[in-house]
Amino acid sequence: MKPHVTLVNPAAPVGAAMHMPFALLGLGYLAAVLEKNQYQVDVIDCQVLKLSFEDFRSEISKRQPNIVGVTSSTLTYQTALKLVKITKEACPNCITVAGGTHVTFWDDKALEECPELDIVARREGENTFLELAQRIEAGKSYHDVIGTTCRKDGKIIRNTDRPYIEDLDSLPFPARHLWPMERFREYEDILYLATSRGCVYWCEFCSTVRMHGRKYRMRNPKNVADELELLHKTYGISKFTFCDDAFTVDQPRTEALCNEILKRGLKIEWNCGTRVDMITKELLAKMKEAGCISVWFGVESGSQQVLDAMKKGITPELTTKVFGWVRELGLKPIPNVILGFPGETKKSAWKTIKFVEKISPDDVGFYNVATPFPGTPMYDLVKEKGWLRVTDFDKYDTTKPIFETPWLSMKELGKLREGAFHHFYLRRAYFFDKRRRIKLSTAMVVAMHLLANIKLKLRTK
Ligand code: B12
Ligand code: SF4
Repeated sequence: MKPHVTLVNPAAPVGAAMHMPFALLGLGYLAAVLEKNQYQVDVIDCQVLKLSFEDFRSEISKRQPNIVGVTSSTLTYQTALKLVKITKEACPNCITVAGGTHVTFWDDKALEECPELDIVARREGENTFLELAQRIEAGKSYHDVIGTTCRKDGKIIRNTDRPYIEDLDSLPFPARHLWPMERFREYEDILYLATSRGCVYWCEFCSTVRMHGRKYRMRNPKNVADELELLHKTYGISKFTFCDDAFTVDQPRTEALCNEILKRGLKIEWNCGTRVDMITKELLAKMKEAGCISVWFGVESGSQQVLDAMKKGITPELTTKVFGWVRELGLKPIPNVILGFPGETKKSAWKTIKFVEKISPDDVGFYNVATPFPGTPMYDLVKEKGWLRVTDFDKYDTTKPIFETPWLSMKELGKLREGAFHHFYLRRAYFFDKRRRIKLSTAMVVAMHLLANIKLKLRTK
């Protein structure tokens, strides 16, 4: 009999800063590949269903699957392990598998920390998970499946890496029908999709490129447009987010995708993220024509020294130029910033905050705190230097300081992040610009920040 597979998305830890929930693409692809191979698959998304551990226990007990696959980022890792434990208690004969960004680089430790976990699937999971299911179905040993780390005779063994999927068009579209899609609409009317995997850069803080490879693999524009059309028809939604790490690495492909959207007359709005050195004004104009409304950019820092330490490969000058183009074209540029990268000082952080206000005067920047995710050189450096202070992964939500350096304490970093918000809202220019209408929500944020620190004075610039 074909094994019954349940895929699980753990909830974020209480108090963590989190984005709105949506149907995860990683699990969606795994499910689609399994369904294509006639496996019975279902999904328990603890995030969107707001399930407690006890709710999860009762859900998994009812289903009694043969294989349970749990996804996890660093933030959801500890919750994922609790769910694995509950799964084994409720379904002692099932095989438990964990996959995703965190366990890929924490494979042996995950198995050590959680005796109830049988297998870790590293990196891209579709073919590894399918092979595992096939082995289990055939009653064969799974201990040598490539791309996995598992236990054999009491020892942890790490099998070789599985090659990446070259032809992304060969994958079925994510099995979104396994999620309660109407529940997501309570949060936002946007659907997410990914048109590429991997990146050609190698930034020191980034786990994605180490996860999906330093080669840009992409879907054909027609294949992407087919998915957009299908999503629009099925769910009646016309707003989309492209989750690619760098949407415009291959500029002719991005242009071809825009042309395909236009050719099919798709009336959609979308946003995406990319690097400032991988875009031109002409491409931005084409993107706008095809429905793009905003673009996220990895601005990271306003200090060249910090950018170089990050191995980001861009300059503040280029960022300024590109933000100018984006605004000129009537698109919204969103700066993604990292405060507190090793080497950051109070001075360089303030340089960044002022830089962000200059390039994005109307919108507060997206300020992340440098977070050392396992698998990144930043993590190795922070560990090696003895700077790591917080080892509770439940705190790794990119808003909380995790380490301190000789140049910046955690307290200072926390204050800098708060200061960035205060500074933005307290600029006289922001308040007194007659052209700007202050909305109630803005006024509330301002009031909150004012109450939080009444010592701050109004600044002239
Ligand atoms: C979309 C996205 C989100 C979404 C959905 C999150 C999610 N869990 O998928 C939202 C907006 C909610 C989000 C939030 C956050 N995100 Co985010 N996000 C992404 C992004 C841009 C794309 C993810 C994606 O869909 N990829 C495409 C799919 C196909 O790949 P995948 O998810 O890796 O899945 C494959 C494998 O991982 C594996 N796999 C995954 N799960 C499983 C399970 C099993 C059983 C198996 C066998 C295999 C397997 O197989 C999948 C198919 O190949 C990634 C960057 C990236 N490119 O991955 C960052 C990324 C995952 N996010 C990141 C971060 C930091 C966050 C936040 C902490 C930020 C915040 N404060 O909001 C939160 C917390 C995330 C959480 N709860 O898990 C980091 C994670 C770093 C880390 N080590 O954990 C990443 C890598 C970005 C980065 N470079 O720093 N994020
Ligand atoms: S450009 Fe973005 S996706 Fe690529 S390595 Fe740097 S941070 Fe990661």
